[in-house]
Amino acid sequence: MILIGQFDSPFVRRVAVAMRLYGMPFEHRPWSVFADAEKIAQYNPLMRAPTLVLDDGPNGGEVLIESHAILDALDQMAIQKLGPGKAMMPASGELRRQAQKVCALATGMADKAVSLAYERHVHRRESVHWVERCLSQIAGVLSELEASRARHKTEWWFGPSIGHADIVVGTSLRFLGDAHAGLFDLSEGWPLLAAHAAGCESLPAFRETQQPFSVSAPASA
Ligand SMILES: N[C@@H](CCC(=O)N[C@@H](CS)C(=O)NCC(=O)O)C(=O)O
Repeated sequence: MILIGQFDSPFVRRVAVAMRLYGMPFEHRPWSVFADAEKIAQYNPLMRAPTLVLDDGPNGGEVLIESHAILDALDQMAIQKLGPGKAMMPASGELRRQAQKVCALATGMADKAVSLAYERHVHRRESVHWVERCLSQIAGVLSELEASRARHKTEWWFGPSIGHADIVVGTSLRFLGDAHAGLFDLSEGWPLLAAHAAGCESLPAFRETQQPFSVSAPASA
């Protein structure tokens, strides 16, 4: 499989970490959504990352987009390869609903952090209202995730093994810290999330999928 996108993206990284943990090899094309937009457009007209090109086979060459949809497909492959119950998302019921919500909160927070980065680095003039709104949304999600982590006493969020919720919280927190250094001090306000982030970053799958944050977009309107 071919994974398109850079590891400074929390969305690309969550897919890369999951593929490593599932033992699914992939060719990485670290294309920038701005500098390499035309190359990405050959696979994905949205020119967004992550974009995953499946291997040859019954669905050979099929292109998947959106990290949650990509991970849903990888979960199905993991179940086929490793057996039932091996996906990094609870199969059904309350735990699945809760895990999906944690994933939605974390990806939503990452969306806001990306939006804030574009506001600061891509747009010529920041909208104070938009910046304040993003900051308030990010702070709100951090507090809700902190409270959720406090309710779950297990080693990882939903049990003894790492899952997609853990991974995306980890990649989103890392992005937030890298893209907006100094804005949110996790150890000060959200200590359980700080510990969670450190636990994730200590794993080889996270260490092997790192890239310093950069915005290579041309400044425009
Ligand atoms: N909801 C998407 C978000 C992906 C996303 O925002 N990717 C950014 C890079 S971090 C991107 O492609 N930005 C360029 C654009 O949106 O045009 C997902 O989960 O895959």
